[in-house]
Amino acid sequence: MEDEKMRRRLTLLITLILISIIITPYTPLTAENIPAPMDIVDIDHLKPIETFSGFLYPRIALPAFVSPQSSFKIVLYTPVTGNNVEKVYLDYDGARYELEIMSVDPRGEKTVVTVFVGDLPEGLYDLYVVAGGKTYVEYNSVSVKSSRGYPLKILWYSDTHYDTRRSGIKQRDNFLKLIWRANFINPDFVIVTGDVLNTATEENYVSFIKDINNLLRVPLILVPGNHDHHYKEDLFTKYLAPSNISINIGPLHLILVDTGPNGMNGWITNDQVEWLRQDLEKYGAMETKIIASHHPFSMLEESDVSNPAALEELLQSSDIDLVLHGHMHYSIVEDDKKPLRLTLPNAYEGGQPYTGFRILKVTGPHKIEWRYGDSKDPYPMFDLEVYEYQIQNGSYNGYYLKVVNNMAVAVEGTIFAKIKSGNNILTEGVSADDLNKIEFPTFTIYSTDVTVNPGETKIFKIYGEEDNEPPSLVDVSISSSKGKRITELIYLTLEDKVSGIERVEVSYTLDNETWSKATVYRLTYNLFYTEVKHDPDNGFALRVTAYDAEGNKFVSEPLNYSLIVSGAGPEPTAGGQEISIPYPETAIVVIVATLAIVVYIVYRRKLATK
Ligand SMILES: [Ca+2]
Repeated sequence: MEDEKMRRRLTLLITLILISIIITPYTPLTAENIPAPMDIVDIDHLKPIETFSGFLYPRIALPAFVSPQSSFKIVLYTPVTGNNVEKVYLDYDGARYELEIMSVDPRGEKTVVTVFVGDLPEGLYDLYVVAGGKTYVEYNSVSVKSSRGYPLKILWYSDTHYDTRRSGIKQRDNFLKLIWRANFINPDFVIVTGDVLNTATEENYVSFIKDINNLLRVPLILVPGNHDHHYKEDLFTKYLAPSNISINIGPLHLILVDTGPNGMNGWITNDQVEWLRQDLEKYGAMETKIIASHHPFSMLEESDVSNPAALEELLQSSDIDLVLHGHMHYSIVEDDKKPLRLTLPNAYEGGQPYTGFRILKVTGPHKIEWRYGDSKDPYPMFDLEVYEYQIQNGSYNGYYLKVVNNMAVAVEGTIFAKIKSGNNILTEGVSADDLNKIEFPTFTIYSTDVTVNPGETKIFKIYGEEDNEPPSLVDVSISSSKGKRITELIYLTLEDKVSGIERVEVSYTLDNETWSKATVYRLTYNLFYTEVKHDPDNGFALRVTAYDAEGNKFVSEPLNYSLIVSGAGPEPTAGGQEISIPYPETAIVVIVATLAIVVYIVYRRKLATK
């Protein structure tokens, strides 16, 4: 009897469901009825630690890759932000878009906020959350793109060793060029396989965030290397991104593995291998899989805490398509192994067989192009020079780009100008009719894809007014480093209204007679660095010369520092002071050599007394 009742109820229920399906009209996608997508990152695997921004995800070095008319999840560190989330918005150089909050879900130390992205212009946005009356921001952390399908373009650098200390000033100069190259190549994202910063202090991390936010226009994904680890705490996660995490970017599943602080070999724990096993199961349906770590898996140390054999077994039985490594500062191609493994040289001078980068193109399920033309070697870094002279934050009137391609292959890139609104634009190197245009409240973005063939140098200009004015010197900041002689550390800030600063030259005099040229490093679009050494009882004077990208020249009056100079002085003579960089590596070599000598002397004495 009860059974009969149940059967009738069930039949009625099924009939009702069928009828409701048939009579339900087509409803457009809104925040209320959008299907729940697969989370972009595995939220359960995010380590709840106190971060600089209050965000656990997305981060400046692990952004959310979203499309208009979809939702994504933000994870906050609750002890800092609380769960009283009032407002979420995206910001693009002052253009602000509020996102609809669909839910706020407190989960212990994590607060998961689901938000809906409406019809937003494509771009890389800063994410703001207002919670408990306070505003939290994570820069460059939401990438909006209308299509996330194939082909995906990935720009891969390794071992950038960014540093803002005096000892690493060359690296920061080089880093700006890495950013210009990345902006032009315009990949879906840039990945750096570790040693991103050079044993950084918290100050260096803050400077790194500032530089990325001000200079880089494409999403950034980072894997920590041994130099990114800190003896005190996990500064990489605090400032940049979680590690031991995976992310979905369209059809691509990218797994980021932290192989630890061990400089020589790195390690992989059983817990990490178990996590990888679960991750590959959970995201088995993803069409293309790449795994990245700093230390090559073949180098990992076997120990109580490290189990590379278990990792190797898992790798070989997996459907991972490509493995990316750094650390070695030379190129290794293991295309006889399954899966294919590539190790990239460092991204500044001294890589082997040369300093290089790679452009990876994911063209279909399990299909990744990784070669440089017909060669298995990486793209030669310095054979592709990209110079972008004006900061592109929507408050200037010009975009001047120079691309020098000495590589064996053509390079495809994007010109991308954010020009202050209110002007008709003029162009060179590209036709104004060929430019795509996106209007924001205070600026307009003009962009188009271009190709620069082997052996070609191309100059592209997009500007709102003619540039007849030279750059100006905005600020000179000097601090002294005292030794036998005094070294003056000199930071120069310049500005140019339209085309941007092409180069800066500094000459100096110690005796009011001879002028010499100083070596100048470029740190950002408008910040330059140089050094002058002098005796403690003598002063010095400087003269700054700057050219904008249109060739307008600025020459400063002599800047007198306890040395009175009148007039501009004669042209500088050749030579002058080369900046000698006190590399930590040099110090280590000196210490080791000294120790060796001491040991040798002690040994000799012992022999003599015997
Ligand atoms: Ca100018």
